Amino acid sequence: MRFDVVTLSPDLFEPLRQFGVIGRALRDGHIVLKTWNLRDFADPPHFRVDDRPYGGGPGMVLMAEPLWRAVEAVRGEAPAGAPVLYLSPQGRRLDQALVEELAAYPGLILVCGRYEGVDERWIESQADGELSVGDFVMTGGEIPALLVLDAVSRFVPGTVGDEQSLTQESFRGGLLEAPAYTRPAAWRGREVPEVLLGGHHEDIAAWRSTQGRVRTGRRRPDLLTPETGCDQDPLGKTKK
Ligand code: 4H3
Repeated sequence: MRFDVVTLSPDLFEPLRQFGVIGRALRDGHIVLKTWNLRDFADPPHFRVDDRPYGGGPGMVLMAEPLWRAVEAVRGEAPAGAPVLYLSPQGRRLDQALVEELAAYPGLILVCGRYEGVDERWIESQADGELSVGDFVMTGGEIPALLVLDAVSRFVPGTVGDEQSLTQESFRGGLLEAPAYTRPAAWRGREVPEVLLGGHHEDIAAWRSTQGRVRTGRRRPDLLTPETGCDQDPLGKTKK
């Protein structure tokens, strides 16, 4: 899968190549990342990318034309069918279902705004969608873009080593995961739940399933829907 990112700060994306699971996937070629510096698409001699908002108000707005040129250039290289997504608090809220939807595309073109945002006419003319990573405002779309890249890349074959971790993790099936433990079995007066030490796989699976539902009910009751196989009283007889 290929990611093209239009940004005023391409440097912010370079550290990805060095670290962790995503760094490895980039080095191994499972995912490809190309950043495009918006300033390269502005006009000399000043290479301005922003201007004051019509109607007044604080801050600056990214001009439509450099964005347009950048995306035209990206389209010449990005895979056919890759959507142009503008990161914005006004966009569709990202969740695990949307992450997996996005992972089905051959590529994503992520456009990062700055300052007060971008000229609305650019959004109308070139963006296929607006994407929000949560209900908060950031100074730029770069960190949201990094977040999308990370979450989506996990579903590209080869990125995450153990395929099981994709199917058993939190949110798969719409529920939170059971708590995890590792050695030692007793630590500062706290013990690992007995069932996990026994090696009885059916009991362990049942315990994890119950814990997942208990946790979801306590922490994220909003996730309990008919689709997740739970009604609004998931705890039933099971109290922790
Ligand atoms: C995305 C972008 C929050 C999100 C963002 C989010 C800066 C959008 C600028 C940039 C506009 C002003 N903040 N929740 N900020 O995904 O281009 O908002």
